[in-house]
Amino acid sequence: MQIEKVLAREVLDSRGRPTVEVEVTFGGHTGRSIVPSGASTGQFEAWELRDTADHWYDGTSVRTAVKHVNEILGPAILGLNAADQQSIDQRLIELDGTPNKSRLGANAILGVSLATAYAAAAGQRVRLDQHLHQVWRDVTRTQTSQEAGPPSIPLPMVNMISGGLHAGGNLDFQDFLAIPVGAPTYRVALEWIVRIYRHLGKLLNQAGFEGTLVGDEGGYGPKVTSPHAAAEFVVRAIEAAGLQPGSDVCLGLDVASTHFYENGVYHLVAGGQELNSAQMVDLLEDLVSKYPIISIEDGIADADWDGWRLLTDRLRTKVQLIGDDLFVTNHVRLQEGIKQDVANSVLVKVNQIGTISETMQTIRLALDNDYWPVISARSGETEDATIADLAVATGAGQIKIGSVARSERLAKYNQLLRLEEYLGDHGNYQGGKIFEHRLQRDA
Ligand code: 2PG
Ligand code: MG
Repeated sequence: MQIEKVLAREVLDSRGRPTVEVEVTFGGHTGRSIVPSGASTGQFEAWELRDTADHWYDGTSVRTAVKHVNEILGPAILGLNAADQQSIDQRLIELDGTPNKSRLGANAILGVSLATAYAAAAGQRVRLDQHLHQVWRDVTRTQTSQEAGPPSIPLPMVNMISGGLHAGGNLDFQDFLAIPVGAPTYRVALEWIVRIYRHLGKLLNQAGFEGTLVGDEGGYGPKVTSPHAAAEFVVRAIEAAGLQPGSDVCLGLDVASTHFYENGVYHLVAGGQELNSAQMVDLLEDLVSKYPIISIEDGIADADWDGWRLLTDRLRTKVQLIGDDLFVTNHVRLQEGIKQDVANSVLVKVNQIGTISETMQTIRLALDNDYWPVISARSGETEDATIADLAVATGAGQIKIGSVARSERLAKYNQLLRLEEYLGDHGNYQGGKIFEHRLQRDA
């Protein structure tokens, strides 16, 4: 499986912004993949290379990243074994040589890393999830004495209402999500979610809010200003779908608070409040006491470690506390979080770190330290569904893709439906059982 050809081109993502697509070829097999892109990015993420001074696409072009694949990264991996993902990724990392991949661009490097996995799967005549599971076993063996668990279909957490940078700042918090913890299978979970989503649209319209237009990830973008009101709408939609909030379906938040934090103050513009870290934690605790919220992402900003400790002390037994901007899928930052005992979960986005191997290292580190990994899409996505296969291959347990509208989201939900069928036995779905014994909530 010696790589014969690597080719990159500029294509567009779900926001119509340029992104990198790469093809890796050998022996008549071609693997192809497209790189995603965030909007609410963390300052510690790997570097997304854009030609800001270029007139082409008003300074958002990725033509230099494409050139780096075609002229530097691609030629350097010709002849290497496509199935040896770890060696290839290592080579890509060395070629860049910077800690955050800023020389050649994480978007260039990730495109090659992902397309290599597709090519290796094609060359072995296996599905991507099967090949990635093999890579996962290799990474696990390299990193730990733990066993790699079996592949499994993840529990989805699904965006219902969008705010923050994804929906014009209507709401300060970025995502209000539904988590179908009581569904016995993924297929049932998805059916529940779609019904809840439809009911939510109707409820918003009836209340005079916008229940048709959607944000970057397909969630509704109503002009509701308070997080309480948004959570209330989701609870009512769950009930309208004939389901039980708190037992069938719980709520999650991605506060994405880094984006309204400055100099020690959380500026809730839509909510008309300025809060310090302790007050921010109070607000989140109040929401948890009123609504069946079991997961909060970036409740505190990436630079506010003291705030994170406070949040963790206060809510860790009741809520999954996910670090997204805080950890940026980075092994070193997660290790620091484990040491400082903050958060209990990590969001995993391939383009925050830039290679498949490093992404898997972070998932492994999380699992070995009882942190829940949640595989996540970006707000800028494409038809590329790799994260569905990655979540299944690593048995990570949870996935966050956005809402059940917009095809760049559905590409992943649909891939999970296929994998559930291919794997048989409901794809070893654990669903909400993963929270049992770890979260204590009042009845
Ligand atoms: C997040 C992601 C996905 P973005 O904050 O978790 O929802 O958003 O890709 O814009 O960083
Ligand atoms: Mg986030």
